[in-house]
Amino acid sequence: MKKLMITVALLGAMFQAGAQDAKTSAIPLKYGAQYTGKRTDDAMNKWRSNRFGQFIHWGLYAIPGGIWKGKTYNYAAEFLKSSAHIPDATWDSLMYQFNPVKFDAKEWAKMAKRMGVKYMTITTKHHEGFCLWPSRYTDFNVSNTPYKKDILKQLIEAYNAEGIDVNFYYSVLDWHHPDWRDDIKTPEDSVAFSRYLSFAYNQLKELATNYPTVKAFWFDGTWDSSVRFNGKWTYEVEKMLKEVRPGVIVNSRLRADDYGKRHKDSNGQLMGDYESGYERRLPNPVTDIAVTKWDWEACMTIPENQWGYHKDWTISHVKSPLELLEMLVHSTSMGGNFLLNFGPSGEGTFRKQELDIASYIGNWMGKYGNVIWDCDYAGMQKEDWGYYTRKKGASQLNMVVFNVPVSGLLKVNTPKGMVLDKAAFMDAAGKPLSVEEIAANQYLVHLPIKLYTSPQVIIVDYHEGSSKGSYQKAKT
Ligand code: JFZ
Repeated sequence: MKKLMITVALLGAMFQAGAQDAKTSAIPLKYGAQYTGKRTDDAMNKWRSNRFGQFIHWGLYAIPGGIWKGKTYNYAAEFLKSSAHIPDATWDSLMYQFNPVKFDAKEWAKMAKRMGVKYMTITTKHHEGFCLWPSRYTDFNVSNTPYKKDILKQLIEAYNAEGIDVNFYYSVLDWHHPDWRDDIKTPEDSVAFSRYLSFAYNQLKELATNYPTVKAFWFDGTWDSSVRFNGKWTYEVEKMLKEVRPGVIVNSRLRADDYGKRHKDSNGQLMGDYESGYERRLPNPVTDIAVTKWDWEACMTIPENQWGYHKDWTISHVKSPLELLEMLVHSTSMGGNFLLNFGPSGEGTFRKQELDIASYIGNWMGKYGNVIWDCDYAGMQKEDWGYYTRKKGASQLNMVVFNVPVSGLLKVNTPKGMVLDKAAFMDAAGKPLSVEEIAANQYLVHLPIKLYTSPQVIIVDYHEGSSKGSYQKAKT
């Protein structure tokens, strides 16, 4: 019976998508979704218009960089403590080596600005439990390292000065705190874990209070049953953050409902303000088009699976700037944000490959950023040559072409009532490309045949109406 109710609720949710009415929910929930559809307030509109962000994973794991006692561990560098079975005390004493003498928040912010990101998400505390800010709730924080200074404060000041929003990643999972539990097996576990939840709640309140320009919280480490079956706590954290910092944005990864359902509640409604389950993968532009109905963000590593600094990047494929740029455009074309990860070294520097990627993407964004920022899903059928984006309210369509066919002919299938007028390369607006109407709602844009070595941006003007249909003359 319950299964049936869930199915009915899911179907209801599909048909209701976007409607501001949660009354159709079949299962009463205290800690489920707080609203349906997309948030449309200024803070959320800004988050959405940002589109491109820089993720930074930085913590004690940057010091060993994936290598322990001469042995290289291929698993994610930020998991080294676990993969190399390093005892707590040994790992925690890395804090006495944390002294990133080359760290320059202003340099980081300038690099991010040149890359074209509009926001940056920093790991305030990863699974290891080490805090990049002087938290009053634990000594395991930056003020007790040789470096001493508050990293978050410097980053916020520097990035905000460049006009870049700063968001906080926070791992609820904590390998350092004695009261953390994966699972609640005994009454003692339950007592300890409730102390842990108060600790995390206090830390989050501290972050929201002490860094007033924080725009969003990116929760992680919430998959264990201890958190999953504490929907009430996840609900209260979201509520508290929004009270302390009105407008603040919270990802879906924080939340669980009354029944331990995560991301989406038992009625199929997204919890939190955006979906954050796309990790090192992107939605399929043909089959996953439903993602355009809610806000979402994908996060991506440059190597296969390294978020924190790993000294050896030869152990997996390192994505090229063009692969990453294509992922950014792909995300925008499906109405999502793209968060590209960087893992600075223990000294506080970015490796050369990261700098090269940042400058390649930055050069492209410098010319074509307007087809990314403030752009969204264009409502067009996916074509093999690349991706469409559209700026809100504009009667122009952006085509970002990654695969030029040898024929030079780009097919455009338009929805009924959309008539293409003209097309031109964005950086040669005065030189129109020929647009040929070949059938009802089908056009070809003609490109000069040559070797293209970077993604081409074409701006198409259109109007709503019906075409005179010159192709019909050929009918017999
Ligand atoms: C988590 C962390 O464990 C990892 O170190 C990194 O911080 C990353 C951003 O987040 O890893 C995850 C979390 C969720 C999924 C996969 C890896 N997931 O939902 O598929």
